[in-house]
Amino acid sequence: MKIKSVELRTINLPLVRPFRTSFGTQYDRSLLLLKVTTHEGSEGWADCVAMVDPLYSPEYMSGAQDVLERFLLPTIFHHGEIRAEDVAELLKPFLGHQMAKATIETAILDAQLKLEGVSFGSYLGSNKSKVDCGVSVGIAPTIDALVEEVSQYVTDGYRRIKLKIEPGWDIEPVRVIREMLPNMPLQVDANQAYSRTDTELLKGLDAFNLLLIEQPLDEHDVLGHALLAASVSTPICLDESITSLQSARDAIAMKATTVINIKPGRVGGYLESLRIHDLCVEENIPVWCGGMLETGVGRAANVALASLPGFTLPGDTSASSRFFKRDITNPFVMKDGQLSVPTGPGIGVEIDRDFIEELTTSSKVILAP
Ligand code: OSB
Ligand code: MG
Repeated sequence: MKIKSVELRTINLPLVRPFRTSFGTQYDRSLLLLKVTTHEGSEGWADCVAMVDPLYSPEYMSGAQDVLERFLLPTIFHHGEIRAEDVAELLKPFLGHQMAKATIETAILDAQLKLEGVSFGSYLGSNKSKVDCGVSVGIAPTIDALVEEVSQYVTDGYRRIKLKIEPGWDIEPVRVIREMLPNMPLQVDANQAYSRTDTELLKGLDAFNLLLIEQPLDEHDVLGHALLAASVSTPICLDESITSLQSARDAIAMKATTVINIKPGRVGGYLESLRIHDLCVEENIPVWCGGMLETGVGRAANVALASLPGFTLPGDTSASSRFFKRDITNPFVMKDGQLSVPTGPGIGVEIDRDFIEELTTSSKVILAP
């Protein structure tokens, strides 16, 4: 395949309600969209999951755009004929920037699969047509507000609830929700908000039969997670710390994680995600698909990934309506707590170009030389 041009476009989508985590509050979702156009006549799309600010990870939206424009795209253009399977190796000299790398690899993969008439799901090795949906619930202003929000998600049909926690918002909200929903699969996510000295406090979560505690400590404190895992009975699940196949292998060997959250953006793309999935299957580590407030573009690919056999826990693969009143693709609508895996070629969703135009805050087309 030969790339003709790449469009980089930032859009801003309002959220249906603010989303608060231990690292900040989001009121809207600004994100970078990338479209590749090929000489063969196909188009490929991808979301860049980097947030506007480097609070969840070191990457951030305009930094991702900069590294793409300055280094990643010129390298890809210079290479000439390209396949998605070659992208990671080609971009390896540039350190880090997994989210930016994932964006270009995913868009190329979409264009490639569209040409071949193959869906993301069948390319990746999906073995089901529907995936179970979980929902990530932000830190609420009050316990009453949390109860109301969670009740709505239960009514919607979500099969697993994840509560965001931070110091001062942990035992009490978890206790209240567990009492309200004694049989609901329930887990928590701290986004690195605790430290090694919080072991006793985190042990307090063992009373609530949680599926897992996600990323309680600093992303670099893998040993700290291993020590914590030895002291609490609830499984520890790494998110931010897993940035590659190598880091997944190391964290498993250290017993720092017994469950893994795979986010394609965080690990450099769907191909690396597939390698981590295969490792986890081999190591008997359950995996689930994380989310980054993706639009329908990223959600489509995530739902396909989540339909692989090793994804045995419900992911943060919620319906479009969880975050957005209107999506930029045909919306993902949950039925009986599940989303259907798109079956069309590539990511298999239609882009609403008029709506994207309305949401656009900047756009730029780069022609391959
Ligand atoms: O840690 O999983 C996380 C959102 C943004 C950044 C990090 C995380 C999240 C979520 C929401 O928990 C996941 C989603 O539903 O998209
Ligand atoms: Mg997380």
